[in-house]
Amino acid sequence: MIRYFTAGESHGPALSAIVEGMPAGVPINSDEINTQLARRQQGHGRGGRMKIETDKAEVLSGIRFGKTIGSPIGLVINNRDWENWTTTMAQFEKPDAEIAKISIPRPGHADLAGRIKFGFDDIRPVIERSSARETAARVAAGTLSKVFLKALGIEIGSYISAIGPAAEAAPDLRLAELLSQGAEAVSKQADLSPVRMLEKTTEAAALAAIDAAKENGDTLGGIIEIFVTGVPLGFGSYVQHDRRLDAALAAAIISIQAIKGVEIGSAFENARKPGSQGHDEFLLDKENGVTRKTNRAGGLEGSMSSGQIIHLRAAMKPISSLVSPLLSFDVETLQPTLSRFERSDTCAVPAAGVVAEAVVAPVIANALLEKLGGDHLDEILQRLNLYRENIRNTFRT
Ligand code: EPS
Repeated sequence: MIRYFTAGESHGPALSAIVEGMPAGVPINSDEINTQLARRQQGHGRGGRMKIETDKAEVLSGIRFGKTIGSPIGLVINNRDWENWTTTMAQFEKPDAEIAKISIPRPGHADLAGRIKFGFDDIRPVIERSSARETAARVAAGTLSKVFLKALGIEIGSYISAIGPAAEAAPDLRLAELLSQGAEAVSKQADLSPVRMLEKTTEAAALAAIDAAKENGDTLGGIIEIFVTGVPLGFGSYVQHDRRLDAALAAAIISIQAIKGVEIGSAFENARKPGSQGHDEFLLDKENGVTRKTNRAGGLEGSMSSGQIIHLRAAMKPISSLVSPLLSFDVETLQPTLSRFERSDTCAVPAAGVVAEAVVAPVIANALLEKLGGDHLDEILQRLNLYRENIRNTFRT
C-alpha cells in the first residue's frame, strides 16, 4: 500500500516528501512531476509568492533508469523564497536581530488553535506549516500515483465550476465528450483557462470577480469538480468503516488546506429528491453489459466503485488571509484589534483542483492494490485486465 508524508515550512529551505509502497516498473519521466508542479502554480488570483517560486522536484531515491524500483521515493522541492527568510526562519542559532513576534490570529486560519495547542509565544511557526505551500509536496508525491494509474488506464482530472458568485448554471456541454476520452482530457481543456473553467461566460464572470475581490482587499473560494475514469466496479468495500472508498476519498479531499466540503455525485441535490429520482437505474445492453442513464451516485455505491465515472465535488472557502482586516484580538494583551495581513493569494481555487487530483490518486491506487495486490506494474496490469475481463464475462448475454 502507498503511504506518503511531507515535511517543510512555507519559508524554510525546502519541502520534501517520502512516498513508500509504489510498485516497481512504473515509468516516470523526469518532466512529469514538474509539469504537475507548474500546473499547481497557475491561476488568476495568485499572489506575489508565485512570482518568486518555480517549483521543481529533485528525486533522491526509488527511481532507476526512468522506472520505479519499489523502494521509497524521496522528493525535494527547494523554496526559492528561503533566501529572504534565513533570519526569521533560522534553524539553529537565534539571530541577534529583533524578530517581530506575531500575536494577532487570523480568523479562519490555524493561527489561534495552533499557537495555544503547541504553547508557542509566536504564531509564526503555525503559519509556516499550516500554509498551503505544503500542497506542492503533495502534488509531487501524488503525481507518482497518478502516473501509475494512468499506466493502468485510470485517469484523474478536474475543472472549476464556481469561483465566488461566478458559478456555472449547468455543466459545460463538452464535459461528457471530454470524459469519454478519459478524465485527463477535462484537465487539459480546463488548463487552457486562467481559472481552469470550461464555460466561457462563467470564466469571464470569475475573472471579474477575482479582480474586484483583489481591489477590495478580499478573497474568493469556489467549487472544484474532480473525476476519475477507468475504475472498474468493486474497489473499496462496505464491510468495515476503514475500507470504504467513498470515506477515504472524502478524507483525502478534506485534508487539503481551505477545503470545507465534499460532495459525491449529486448528493445534496439527491437529498431533496424522492428515492425514485435519486438513484441510477440499471439498463442491460447487449454490447456494454450494465449501463446507466445517470450518475447521481458519483461512481460510488455501497462505498465501492460502481464502474461509473467517479465524480467528487469540493468546496473551498475564501482564503482567510485578507488585506481588508477582520475582527481579531492580541493573544498577548487580550485587547481587541483588527487582524494583520500576511501576504497571500486572492483566489487559489484553480490550484486546489490540481492538488485535489494529486491527493485522490494514492487513494485510488491503494484501493486497486487492496483489490489486486502485486509488486510490479506488469503483474498488476495482468491482474487488472483479468478482473476487467471477468466483469465483462459476467454481463455478457
Ligand atoms: C499561503 C500564503 C502565501 C501563498 C501560499 C499559501 O504564501 P506567502 O506567505 O509566502 O506569500 O502564496 O501558497 C504558496 C506559497 C504555494 O506554493 O501555494 C498560506 O498562508 O496558506
